[in-house]
Amino acid sequence: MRPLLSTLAFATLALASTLSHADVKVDDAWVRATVPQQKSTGAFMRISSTEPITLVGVRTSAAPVAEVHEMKMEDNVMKMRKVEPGVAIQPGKPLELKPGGFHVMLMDLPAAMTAGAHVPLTLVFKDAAGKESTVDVHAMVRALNANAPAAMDHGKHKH
Ligand SMILES: [Cu+2]
Repeated sequence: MRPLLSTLAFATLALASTLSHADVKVDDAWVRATVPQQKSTGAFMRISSTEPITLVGVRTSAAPVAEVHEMKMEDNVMKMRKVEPGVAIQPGKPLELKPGGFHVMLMDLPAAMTAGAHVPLTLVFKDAAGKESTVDVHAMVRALNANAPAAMDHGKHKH
């Protein structure tokens, strides 16, 4: 019986991390590495869903504060702000979280993010009925210069 029981336990855990109706897929999740003293960084990924859902938040053990942000040019200045109530995702139109656009902001970092490390992220979604669900992903920390000009440095932007 033992092997069967552990298989069942695993299946239950796997189910708990997926949405009940929408089938959500997260690809290529990564976090930009930080330098010493840097207190914030961005996490990026591509999220697709079979049903309309909204990304409303993020939780992680790697940072005390994690928010969904949008970066935009306003009066010729790159600004970013927390997106509320969240970012809508439509079926067939994956949401790209990437440098210069939507991203997950990890703030008040207790330690540097070093390339190669894994960061557990719990994405929080709401479906059309307002029901909340979560999806767990592991993001890989990539080097500071990965796919981003210096202007995207999260240590300098205003909140
Ligand atoms: Cu940000």
